[in-house]
Amino acid sequence: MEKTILISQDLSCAGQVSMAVALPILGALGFSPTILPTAILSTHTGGFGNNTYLDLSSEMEKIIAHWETIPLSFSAIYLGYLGNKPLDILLNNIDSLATNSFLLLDPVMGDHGKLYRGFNSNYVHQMQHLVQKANLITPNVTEAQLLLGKECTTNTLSSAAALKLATELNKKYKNKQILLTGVPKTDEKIGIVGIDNISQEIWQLETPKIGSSFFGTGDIFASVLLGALLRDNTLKAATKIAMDFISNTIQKNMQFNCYNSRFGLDYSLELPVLLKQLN
Ligand code: PXL
Repeated sequence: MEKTILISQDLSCAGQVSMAVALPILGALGFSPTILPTAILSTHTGGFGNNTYLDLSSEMEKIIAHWETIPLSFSAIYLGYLGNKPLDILLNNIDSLATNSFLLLDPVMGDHGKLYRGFNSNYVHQMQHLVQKANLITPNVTEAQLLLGKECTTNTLSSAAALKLATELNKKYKNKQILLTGVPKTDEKIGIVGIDNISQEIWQLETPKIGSSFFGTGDIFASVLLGALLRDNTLKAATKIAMDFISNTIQKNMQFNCYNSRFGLDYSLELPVLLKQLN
């Protein structure tokens, strides 16, 4: 049977982040996504001033109630940036939505040592509960530290320190695949640590850091990762595909000088390569 997916995250109207990248990428890969938008914002919350925010949690409850009356089930569910009330709604409904579904949770909460605007310790606490339900989590270093109740850092990490952080996550949140993403390494490199509870492997990958940091790269990464996993790649192979996709996209955006780090990346430049690789 065709694989089906549910994507639930916000729709930031301007810029290439969250639903605005996840839906087209996973749609282009052939998964006919079902979507459950959690909020509508004028922009993401990271540097455009006073973004608007329309919470959709009460609509989400009605949408889920309607879905319960129709034949709808998902091979995989991908959750990203949610918002305060939508996170609670998903916590209350995830068991019925995710019957036999693979749950990818990108616990989007912060970056560079800080929580995103609008989130507080209660959000972190609720996210810690939601993580228990996931099969695969993809926190960055800040999110990993928040999930572990540690102080957030912004410095570079050695491979040993990155491995320690991922291992602590693996101890606290059992029986999941873990990808610690966006690890700032020395020598202008970005690393990823993978702990695969299926293959029992632990590994690290690295790629050169190109340019500044772009909003939405985590969302593009998670979308491509899920696509590659659903095309039966191992966690490590899917991670490599997603990491290369980001790296080549950044290179092409910079080559054609068609980028603005706040508005995010034009992923379309690399999409034909990905489609060939996965379809
Ligand atoms: O890219 C992550 C993200 C998604 N959605 C919203 C955000 C952010 C990061 O700042 O603010 C609304």
